Amino acid sequence: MTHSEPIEGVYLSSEVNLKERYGEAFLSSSHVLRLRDPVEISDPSNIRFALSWEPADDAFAAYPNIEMVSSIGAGVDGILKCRSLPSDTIVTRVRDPYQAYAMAGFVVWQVIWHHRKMRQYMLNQSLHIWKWIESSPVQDCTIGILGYGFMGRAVANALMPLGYQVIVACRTERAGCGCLNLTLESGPNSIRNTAAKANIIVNLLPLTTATRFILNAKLFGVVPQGSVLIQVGRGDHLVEEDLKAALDSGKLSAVSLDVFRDQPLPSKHPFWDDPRIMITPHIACESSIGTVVEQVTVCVEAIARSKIPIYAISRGREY
Ligand code: OXD
Repeated sequence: MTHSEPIEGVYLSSEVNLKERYGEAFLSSSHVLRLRDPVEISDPSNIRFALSWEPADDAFAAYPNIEMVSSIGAGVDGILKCRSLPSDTIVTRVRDPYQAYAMAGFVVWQVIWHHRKMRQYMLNQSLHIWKWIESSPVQDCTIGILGYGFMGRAVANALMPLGYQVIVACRTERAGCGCLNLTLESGPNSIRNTAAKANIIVNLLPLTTATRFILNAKLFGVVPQGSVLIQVGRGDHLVEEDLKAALDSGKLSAVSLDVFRDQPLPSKHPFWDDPRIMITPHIACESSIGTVVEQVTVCVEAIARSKIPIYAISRGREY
């Protein structure tokens, strides 16, 4: 592969029309890559790259020479679960600072919504009731963030200046920033220890074999009575039946769900009518087209030089 010959790539998604979304941008700004839809490809053995989001299970089977697959988002779980993905294919993800800021904004809004009892104020407005509702002082409200990756850091950095106590569960030991209101919990019990102290729990973990169904009855059992869950990770982090039980017992007082096991959430799903649950349709944040094109191009240039791209994930770690 040389720079004069573009690398041949394919769009692989069962959910998003990737050509419609990214086609123009790749055409006008990336000369190292030529991307096509599967129907436009006459010789699949020429394909060395895939741009992907939620590919079908057999999506990679037709392309024996794919060296790298790039996710259009921060998550790669939808690609890694694909059974036709060869075990040695490089997988990359996007690290978009503006996506992280958008996630931070979404979580800050949700935290304030729950902490300052906004739902009750909305109800009161509909009844023309003028009433002050008590909420704890900001410094007494602890936000537990599960996950200290790109998104987790952006969220912690946005919450700290607002005065919240922030505890973050990280897999590996990290040096703190010296900030008064940030505590880092690391090690095998970090998720449990963080949840046990949090009035509001924010799930930002990557979905991996180890974290699948991590939001379960055991974890809800240790949270302070009446805690709130903000679920912006992946639907498969959550055991839905355990969530219902935790809400019924009062362990959790409210939940915000942006991601679901089945998306779109089926219209008959009981979550829709539960007033304790706020539902948004996976809109917390998304990567920008410009960043996807820029970072994918960097990755393609790296594999053209037989280098590992900086946006590559660890297949062993699953993120
Ligand atoms: C992502 C997402 O992974 O939007 O980027 O869920």
